[in-house]
Order: sequence, then structure tokens, then C-alpha cells
Amino acid sequence: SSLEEAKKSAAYRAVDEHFPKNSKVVGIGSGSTVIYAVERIGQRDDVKDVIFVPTGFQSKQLIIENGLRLGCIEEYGVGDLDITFDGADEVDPSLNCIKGGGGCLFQEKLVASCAKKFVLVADYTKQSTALGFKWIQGIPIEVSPLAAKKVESDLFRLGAKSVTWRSGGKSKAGPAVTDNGNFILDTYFGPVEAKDVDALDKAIKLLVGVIETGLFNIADIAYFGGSDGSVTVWN
Ligand code: DER
Repeated sequence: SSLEEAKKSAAYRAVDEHFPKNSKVVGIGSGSTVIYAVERIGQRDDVKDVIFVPTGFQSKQLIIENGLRLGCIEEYGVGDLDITFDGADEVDPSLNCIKGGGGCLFQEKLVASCAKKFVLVADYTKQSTALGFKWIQGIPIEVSPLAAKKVESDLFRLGAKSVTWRSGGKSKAGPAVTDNGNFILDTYFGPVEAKDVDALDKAIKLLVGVIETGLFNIADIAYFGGSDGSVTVWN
């Protein structure tokens, strides 16, 4: 489909233009677009000694399936990763993004926080004018299961218009449990202006029981694949 082609062209271009020479440790995000980035990385001849750090079970399997060396985030500190490639659910022109559509936001933000560079790969449907303008499923917020009800009440007091407990859907009765054993509350505040993203992230993070939010403002550059095979770059 042209959407898959769009994801592929963005991911291939991002890897070709940003995979660092002599890199030692590289972060790998989660979702369907990053699959193409790992595919492209696997085609290179300079990656056999590079360590790839996953951001969840899917990401881990992706690294293994592409014959790449698997590392673990437990070994690294800030600045220890040369670069990380990851997707997003929505991106605004200031490169703020909503992540967590795939439920992997905590490890994604953890790995991203240890990387020198964060390269975002996405299809054209992710380009937006403000977070919450196109992605109306809400900001994914990872919470301790013990605190989910309490955090839900906090979020409404913070101005949330809706809070949805992420469910496992048909495949699992009850709430979806993240790779870290937590719940996700998808919380919709309406469109969030770029200037307010950081303050909202911090306000949510202050709530006792919140593990992490899906509000990211750390991307250095974003590659968007177009439906016509073109690639748009925001930075
Ligand atoms: O869950 C996540 O944060 C993923 O990166 C997701 O937001 C992007 O998924 P996609 O590449 O399948 O659209």
C-alpha cells in the first residue's frame, strides 16, 4: 500500500542519511515504521559490531530477526547511545510528538533519553499542526496499576476531556498490560499548542502513580514518507 511505501521511503532515507559511521550503540524504537529502518540497517556492511538497544518486546524481536546484536538499556547512561530511530503517532512543526500508540512509550523515552540523537520516521498521516489535532485517541500515559483510578481522577482535575483505559481488545480480557507490567490511560486534552507541551508533560509527571507520558519533545529531525514516494524532512 502507499502507506507502507511511505513508511519505507522515510525510514530508508533516515537511515541512509543519519546512521553514524563507527557507531557503537544504537536505539531501536517500536511500531510498524521502525521495522523498515531496521531492515535498512540490516543491509549495511558496517553494523556487525554495533549493539542495538530495544524499546520493548516487539523491538527486541525486530533486532533479533534482522540478525543484529542485541543490547539492553540497563547497561547505559545518558549520552551512551550514538543515535535512536523511532516512530510517532503525531508530530507538530516544533517536532513535539505524541508516542505510545503501540504501548511502548516508557522504554522509548528511556532509550531516547540516553541517545545523542533522536531520528523520527513516519508516514505523512503523522504530520500535524498541533498535538491532539489529528491524533484524537489521547496522550498515552503509563501508570502503575495500583494508581490507575487515582491518576484518572487527577487527569480530569487537570482538564482532561476523556480518559480511556487501554484495553487488550479481543486478544485479552481486561486492561492491556505494558511490557513493564503497567497500564496505559489514553488521555485527551484537545489540541496542545507547542508552547504548552513541556508544561503539560511536567504537570502529568508530578502526579503520584504516573510512570511516563507519551509527550516527547526530543526529536532532532523527522522524516515523513509521502503517498507519492516523496520524503519530507522537518527539523
Ligand atoms: O508506540 C509508539 O510510540 C510507536 O513508535 C508508534 O507511535 C509509531 O507507530 P507506527 O510507526 O506503527 O505508526
